Amino acid sequence: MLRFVAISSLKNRYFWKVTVKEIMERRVMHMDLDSFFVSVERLQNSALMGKPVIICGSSDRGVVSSCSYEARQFGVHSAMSAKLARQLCPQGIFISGDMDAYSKHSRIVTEIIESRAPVVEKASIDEHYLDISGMDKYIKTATLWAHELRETIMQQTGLPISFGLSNNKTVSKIATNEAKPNGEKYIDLGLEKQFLAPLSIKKMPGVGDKTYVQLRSMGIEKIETVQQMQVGLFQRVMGENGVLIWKRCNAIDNNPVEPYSEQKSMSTETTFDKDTTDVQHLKRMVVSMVHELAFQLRKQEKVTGCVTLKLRYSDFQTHTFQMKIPYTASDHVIQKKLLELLDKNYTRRVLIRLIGIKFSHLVNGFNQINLFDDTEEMVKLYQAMDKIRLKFGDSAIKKAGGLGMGRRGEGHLPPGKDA
Ligand code: DCP
Ligand code: MG
Repeated sequence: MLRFVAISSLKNRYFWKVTVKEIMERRVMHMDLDSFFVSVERLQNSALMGKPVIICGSSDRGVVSSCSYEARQFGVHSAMSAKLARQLCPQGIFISGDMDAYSKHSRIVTEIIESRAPVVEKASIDEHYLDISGMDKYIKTATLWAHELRETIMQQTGLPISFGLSNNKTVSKIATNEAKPNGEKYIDLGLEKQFLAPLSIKKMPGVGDKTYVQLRSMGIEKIETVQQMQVGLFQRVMGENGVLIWKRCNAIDNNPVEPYSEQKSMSTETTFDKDTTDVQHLKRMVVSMVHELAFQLRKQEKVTGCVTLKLRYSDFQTHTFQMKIPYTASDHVIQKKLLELLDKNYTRRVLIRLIGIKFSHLVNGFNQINLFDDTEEMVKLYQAMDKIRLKFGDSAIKKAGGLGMGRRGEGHLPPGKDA
């Protein structure tokens, strides 16, 4: 039995095609929906408008995933415990989430953007990067185009959204955050560093609580201070991560906008020693592969929005079956969908030589995103299993469904990037 795991990735070819000048003069737009989960709830119940609304999964688990700007005035923020949120904002309206609805609206927004923009990267459930370079030459000014797109999204979905526009992803993301809620911010070419300079270093993506404390202890509060430092000095103090932070502070970010089609996906497949028609065996194999791949997904802090089942018959004919699913990284949710695909499509009882699964439409996610379809016990179980796997390796732990799926004769490639 042979099993391969692959994580495909964008190659560097983007950089072969463009000049440095073109990179410097790109127009990269970042769009992010305002208090996304709350806004979807408000579409379904207009009485929530203007009120402090807090989405926090089922009450026993209690972590805030999204909160309205009215709730933020009381000091509530995402990732805070619901218990503390209740203390800070007793008049708040607490709602447990509905991931199906959020995924549906997330996809509607993506469709609108993809139908209009040339190059789109969906970065998380509610944010997109768009490369709209060259727009000025051919259509209208990039700023007007961006403004009209935002208006269209709001009109067609009823969801408030903000954006930032500059020559790179980092600056545009920060500009979006500065524009929120319900705003837009344009950074003219050449003014990127000037825009960043007065902002707190905490606003820089990649500067978490720990790094912030370290920077504060060095007397650094504003991005401007990093801009004035030598990169070598900053690297010596901060380590390798320092170079990345320094570059971002200096508005240097050449990362391309990566469309779905070129983005990472994850797959794994197993070739049987002996071709089989045993459905139970195939199902156990699916469970075992999901278990392995979902762990990789969580390790990368991603969620998947699309699963694919691959079947290769003994005559080498290969068929794939795809299904869009609510964004998740939970074994049991993904497993259910893939087993449905198997049940529906493996009806011919022809000998199977290879079975494979793939997760695509990967976006950055948060642990909280899974809270809506998991019980608290399930979340704790995943966390415990992942900890053991991280410490002792993936084979250290198996769920019952995958037991008996030994690695007899199996050639196993560790997850890695495709060449
Ligand atoms: N999310 C989550 N857990 C977190 C952060 C976010 O489940 N710790 C979910 C809920 C959010 C959605 O992801 O609605 C998008 O995250 P954002 O950071 O964009 O937060 P919001 O859209 O809620 O607010 P903002 O207006 O600041 O973008
Ligand atoms: Mg948002």
